[in-house]
Amino acid sequence: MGIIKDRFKEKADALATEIKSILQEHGNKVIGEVQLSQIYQGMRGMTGLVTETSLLDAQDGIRFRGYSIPELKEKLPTAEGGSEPLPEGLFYLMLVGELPSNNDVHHLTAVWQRRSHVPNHVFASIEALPIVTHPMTQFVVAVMALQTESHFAKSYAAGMNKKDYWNPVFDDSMDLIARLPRIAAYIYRRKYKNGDHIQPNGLLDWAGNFAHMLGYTDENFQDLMRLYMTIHADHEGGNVSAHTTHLVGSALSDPYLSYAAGMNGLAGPLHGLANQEVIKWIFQMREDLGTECPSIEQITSYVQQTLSEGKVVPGYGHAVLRKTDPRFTAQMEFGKKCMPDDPLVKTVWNVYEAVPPVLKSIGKIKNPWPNVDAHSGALLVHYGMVEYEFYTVLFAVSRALGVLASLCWDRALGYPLERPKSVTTEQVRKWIKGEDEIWGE
Ligand code: AMX
Repeated sequence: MGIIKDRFKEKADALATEIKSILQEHGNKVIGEVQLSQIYQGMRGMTGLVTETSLLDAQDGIRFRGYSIPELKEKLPTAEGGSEPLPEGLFYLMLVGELPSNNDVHHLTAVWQRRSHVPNHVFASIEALPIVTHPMTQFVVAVMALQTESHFAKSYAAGMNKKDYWNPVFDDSMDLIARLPRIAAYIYRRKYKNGDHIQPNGLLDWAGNFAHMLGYTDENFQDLMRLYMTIHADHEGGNVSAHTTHLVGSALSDPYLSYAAGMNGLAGPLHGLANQEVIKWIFQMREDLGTECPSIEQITSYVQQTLSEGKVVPGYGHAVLRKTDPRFTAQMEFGKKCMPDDPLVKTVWNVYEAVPPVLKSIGKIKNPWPNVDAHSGALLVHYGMVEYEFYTVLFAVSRALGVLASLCWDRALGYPLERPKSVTTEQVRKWIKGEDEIWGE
């Protein structure tokens, strides 16, 4: 671990110095104005955060340290016999800011293998929950139980110089990422496979081993997990899971507490839970229409019915993106390569034809195009993973890579407690009449 930690620290020190001089010289430059509507409407378009790991462009989609998903597929190391990028490589890129060599990636695989032991009380905490408990609830409970292992919490309690915060945050982040696949697989096997658990395979990479512990032996499924873990990892800093992890971390809550908080946000249906909602909606549509592969016309009228019932069409729309999500496209390409004739996957593609024109016709929806969640479930069902309530846990394991890499940067750059100003509508009324000012503290 020493090598990656040292490289990270070197980069972080250099950036901290640069940020200091940027702020000295340009700290009072105005970067935008805030309209009243923005503070009532989810702060859309308001720049208020710095996140180094990735940047989202409304038209082009996500870039991780400047690299698009097609570029990552080309440039990141793959597993032997596999063709999808190894998520270890993406994590290295987000953390260190440079493309990794094959050796860097193998090193990270070995480090995470070594750190992957999950203490028994974590499994006992999961077992204490009723089997019907949603997998995301079981997952967050397990992460909270694992917080006993936090180096940061122990070091802080013992008294630590603030210059050293980054160090145990880095160690906690590595430990947590290393342990999450085991926890997630345990929950899956407990809930859906009669508690028939599968021991880790120390010869496999992080995502390949995850696929193995879930119980899927098909090599293409392993490759799907590598792709899945890579493309779901990060989506710049303002989304609910990333922003929450960053916010809670700013109180010096350790990485276990911060990540668990973020994952409670991922468990919302407008965010990560949308992946289960998509498949649930498609299964229901097939049942209601009495056909395995509904036509585009049938889907169009079903979408209209969903909207008329005051529901959202899951998997479509985005707070920032204004085009088809490149994460959707990457999954579509995987589907075309590995399962072009699968009826459910074909239905996802037909939904892609049918939904945008309907959403566009409503007028108010800013982005009628599919997001990442519109496709993922159908690929999983193809390999037999039909238990859609589990899908958000897969998203959560992947999201750890981005939000924890960012948390390392937050502490290494010494970012302070996050505390924006809020107002009351009473104050807004007075401000409109010119009787009060709205200023930050
Ligand atoms: N179906 C129906 N209505 C939609 C819609 C959809 N897919 N997407 C947006 N709208 C509606 C909004 O609910 C809003 O309605 P309102 O004015 O009556 O409140 C209106 O269109 C304007 O919304 P917007 O500015 O286009 O989007 P937003 O930034 O407020 O919300 C999002 C973004 C993702 C929450 C929304 O598009 C949505 O609910 N999509 C479906 C759920 C989903 O797929 N979520 C996953 C997102 C990706 C992720 O985080 N994993």
